[in-house]
Amino acid sequence: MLIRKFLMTVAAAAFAAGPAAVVHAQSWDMPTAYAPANFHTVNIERFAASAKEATGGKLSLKVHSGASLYKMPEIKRAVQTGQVPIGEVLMVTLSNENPLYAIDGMPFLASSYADARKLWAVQRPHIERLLDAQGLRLLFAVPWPPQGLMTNKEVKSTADLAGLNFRAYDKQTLRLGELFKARPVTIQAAEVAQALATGKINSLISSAQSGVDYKAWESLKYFYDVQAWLPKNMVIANKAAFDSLDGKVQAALLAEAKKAEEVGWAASGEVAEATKKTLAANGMSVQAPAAKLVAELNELGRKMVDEWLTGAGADGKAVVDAYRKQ
Ligand code: PCA
Repeated sequence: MLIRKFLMTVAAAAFAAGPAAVVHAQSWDMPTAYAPANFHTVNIERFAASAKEATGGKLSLKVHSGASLYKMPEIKRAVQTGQVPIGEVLMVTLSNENPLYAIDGMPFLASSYADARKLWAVQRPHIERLLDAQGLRLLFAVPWPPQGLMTNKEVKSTADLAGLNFRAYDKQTLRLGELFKARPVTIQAAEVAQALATGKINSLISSAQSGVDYKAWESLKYFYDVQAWLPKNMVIANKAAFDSLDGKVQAALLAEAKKAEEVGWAASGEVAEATKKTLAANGMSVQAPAAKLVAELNELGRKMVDEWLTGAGADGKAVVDAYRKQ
């Protein structure tokens, strides 16, 4: 609490000082929610280091990973209200604000990196517009590796998921859990390892990278490589804080953000493979899903996309149409 108050004061003073006064070096606190060794965090640390270098030390970003400063669901608001100038958020968790945030959480709509890129190209201008209207600026977005199904028992069809305690991370995975007839419960990434250890959950859908972060092998036996979707993390800045930066610093930060997006997408693809091997090396059975399971999951995916389209209005339909036309 104390540290937050202090940060708010520092941030408020920096914004209030206005452009003329901001010749001094600025240090921005940057909350993120994922583990220090997670590739998103590594990419963000690299972004911070290169931003400092590119701005000649005029802007330093101090990364607070692992939800140590703010919990993931609090980060967007903290940036929006200027409590911190910058932070990282899991985009699909904002679907209660606007369905367009959730399109990369739709099962099997875009489940390869190539398709995820196409989807992001059509989704991006909408996300930028939504954030801009709230005084926020999108800096970059990077996908998690394809989402796989992790369970404590063998799963050959969705019927095998009925009754499992299924961990959800957003409205969409909660819905999927309902469709599985499982018992879905929302748990933040920072708390999943404990929920697994205490037996509160015994199944989840996430990336192999997160499986490694959670040490999933300590309680779960199977990783089914269903490659259902690639949800993105985005890095956002408070517009007033950004505008208070010197023009050259702004340009350097945007250039580094662009690089971080490219490097992050490549890193995601690399860890997708590497982390599956880590799961297997620690004793999990990493498998391709059975044909029946794939067919049933695709069917549920179509159902969820239809439900999403119903709530997503003309903008949502335009994004899906533009994506499918590519
Ligand atoms: N990991 C995050 C979201 C998607 C992913 O792969 C999580 O488990 O919360």
